[in-house]
Amino acid sequence: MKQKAPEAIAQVPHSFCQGCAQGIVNRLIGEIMEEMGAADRLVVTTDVACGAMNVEVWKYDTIVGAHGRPIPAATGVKKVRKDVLSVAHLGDGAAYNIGLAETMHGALRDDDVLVLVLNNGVFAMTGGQTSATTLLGQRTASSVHGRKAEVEGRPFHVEEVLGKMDIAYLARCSVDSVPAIRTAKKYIKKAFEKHQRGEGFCLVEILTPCPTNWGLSAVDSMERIRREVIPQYPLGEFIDRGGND
Ligand SMILES: Cc1ncc(C[n+]2csc(CCOP(=O)(O)OP(=O)(O)O)c2C)c(N)n1
Ligand code: SF4
Ligand SMILES: [Mg+2]
Repeated sequence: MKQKAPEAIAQVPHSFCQGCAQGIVNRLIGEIMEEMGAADRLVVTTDVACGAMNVEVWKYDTIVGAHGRPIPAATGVKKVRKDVLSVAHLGDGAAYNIGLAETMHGALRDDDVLVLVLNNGVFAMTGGQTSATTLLGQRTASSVHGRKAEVEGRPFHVEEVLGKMDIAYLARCSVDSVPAIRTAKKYIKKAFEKHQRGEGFCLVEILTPCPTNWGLSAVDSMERIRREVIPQYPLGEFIDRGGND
């Protein structure tokens, strides 16, 4: 049965590549907003990377932050408008490369913001260069023989860095299959509910494919997430402060 798309996602032509998962994440956010009756209270601050193309489809109030700075921008939104839900929506490059200091300080202050990191393991928007989460051995536009720890450094794991901090929520999910998408929705919704209650810094990392820069088909990209990415980036909830859901 074909389900109706969330009202807040405009059914218009968009600029995403075939097989991109930005649309899956949009669908989950849209469904959650409808379930919470909160679509008109959502402000999304996205990054200048691939996520910025969402301005064509999101009917939410939207800000495009400077590269790597959606987290402090979204925190500022929440500080002056307590009545809204304020989401920072950004990629792995934004959250863990150029914006790592902002991610760290947001977590150290336990800022009242919900962070969604779409981790596709590359700088997709700029042509698929190595990012913080590119796997060792993975070929990218800037590591053509495969990432080497001694050249590009080791991959970044958010749970190793934020996993012992006093923050409200930290989880990683994936969109590689229907069961995975259901779990992703559960984690993202829990983070939204915590954010609505003002519990503090919430970060959900979502493993997403980038068929274009991975040089794979849409189907093979999902298979790669299962075969190569998840074994290195385990799924689950790392912090659930208070444990209330
Ligand atoms: C200050 C600054 N540095 C670099 C860039 C170029 N730039 C734009 S997006 C991007 C990386 C995007 O990677 P990621 O955050 O992982 O998002 P994705 O495109 O993969 O979704 C870079 C380096 C920029 N726009 N501004
Ligand atoms: S380059 Fe990758 S992340 Fe960007 S729209 Fe295309 S598939 Fe999606
Ligand atoms: Mg990326």
